[in-house]
Amino acid sequence: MHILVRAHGKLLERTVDTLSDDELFRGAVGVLDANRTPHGTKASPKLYPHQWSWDAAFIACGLAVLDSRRAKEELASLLSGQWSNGMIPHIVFDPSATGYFPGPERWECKAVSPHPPSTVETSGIMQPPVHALALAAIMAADSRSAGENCSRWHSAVLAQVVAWHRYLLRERLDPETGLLVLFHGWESGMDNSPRWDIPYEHVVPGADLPPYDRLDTRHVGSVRERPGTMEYDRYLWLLEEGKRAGYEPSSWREVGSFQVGDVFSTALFAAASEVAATCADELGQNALGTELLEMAERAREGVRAHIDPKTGCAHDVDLRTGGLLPHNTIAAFAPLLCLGADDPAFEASREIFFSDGWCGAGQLAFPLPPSTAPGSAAFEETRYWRGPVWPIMNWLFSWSLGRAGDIAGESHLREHGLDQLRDGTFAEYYHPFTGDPLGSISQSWTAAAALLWLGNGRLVHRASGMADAHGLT
Ligand code: 9WN
Repeated sequence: MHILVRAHGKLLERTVDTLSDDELFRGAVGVLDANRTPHGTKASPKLYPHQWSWDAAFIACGLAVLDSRRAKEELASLLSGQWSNGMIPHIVFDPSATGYFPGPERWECKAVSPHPPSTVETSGIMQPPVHALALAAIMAADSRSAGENCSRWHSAVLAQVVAWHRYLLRERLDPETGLLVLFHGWESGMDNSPRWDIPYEHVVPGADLPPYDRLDTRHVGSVRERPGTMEYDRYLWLLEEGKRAGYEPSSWREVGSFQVGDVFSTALFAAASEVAATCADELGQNALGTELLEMAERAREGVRAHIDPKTGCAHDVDLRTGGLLPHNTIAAFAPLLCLGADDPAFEASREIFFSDGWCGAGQLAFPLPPSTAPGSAAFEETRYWRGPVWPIMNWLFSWSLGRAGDIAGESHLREHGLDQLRDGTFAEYYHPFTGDPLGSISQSWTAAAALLWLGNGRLVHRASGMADAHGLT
């Protein structure tokens, strides 16, 4: 495939490998197999050798296309780390893996909180709540296969998802803004996004920040692809704050130097609650379905209250000052995740999403949304969440547009999202202008996105059917 890329101010033609759909499918399966461990699927081969919360949920969605039994193992393994207060932690550590910092000895969860499970080691914070999508994908895959009756498993996992959503409602939904409260940028999954630049200015690492060695920068092509040193000091400082608060949201609210209302996680909470309600209804648990729909509505109200009426884009909030945060990042499109297509805010933000400022920007290698608006002052081409294009975000928005009935938008993201992956690297993120792979190569959730798209953009496909079609059985 030939693509035009802008380099040093000139437009150049570049040839990239172009895998066919079949090759891409096989490549994605190969990545997930290579990253498989006895404890699930590591997020990437070296940079992230454990199970991350929202990665595992997306990976389970992708695995449901291929093998619903393995998808169940993936989700169950993550959920073995669920805390007794309902929180699903952002990392469930693989005891046999090395090479990631901060590990369990730095988080010290069991020493400071009564809630972590005794059987596995976890981190003390959360990530966005997308796990209901994995349950729905697995349930649909199971319903299409003629195999064993899995409804007991489905109900047990639904109970865990409900416990998680109740935790979010009870401990994390800020009564004033109606948004989910985060105490660490890592909780957003968009660690160093410009979304958090202003709140991070309040985070001043103390002289007693314990020393540490970064391991992440050893596993990427350039340190410019990762957050900087000052950012890492702040991340580690917030971890110390969390420990002092026993990772208890009510205590962390008293002392936290980073407290934000996250509109993107809140939109996902709304969407996932609706998806979970559908699962509950299918399992005949109508009271739970009603409860989940009420949660969805509460979360949607929080998002609605933070939509800029002129643009339809949504703002996060700095809860320490009450100030609205700028909406020049991909998170501004939260309305696309949780509103109906006939809602004026959906229409307005969709227009901006596909406009010249975003997917339609002339310099882009592929017409896909960069993590930060290319025209904004905060934009950096190669640095992590500050500019690069993240395939899993493309999949998430394609899923969400499809769910809202916007088939044109869904197909656009699917088609170009797949083209971006045809170099076969399955990178964590890509340079928006050159299309070069960045961050980790062979990232599991990128492979999952390919499987989901190649299953015609629907969450669920008959497990054996897809594998047969690609000669994998
Ligand atoms: C910190 C695993 C995770 C993703 C996040 C992404 C990155 C970790 C890191 O990797 O975060 O949690 O060390 O940079 O930002 O979204 O879940 O893929």
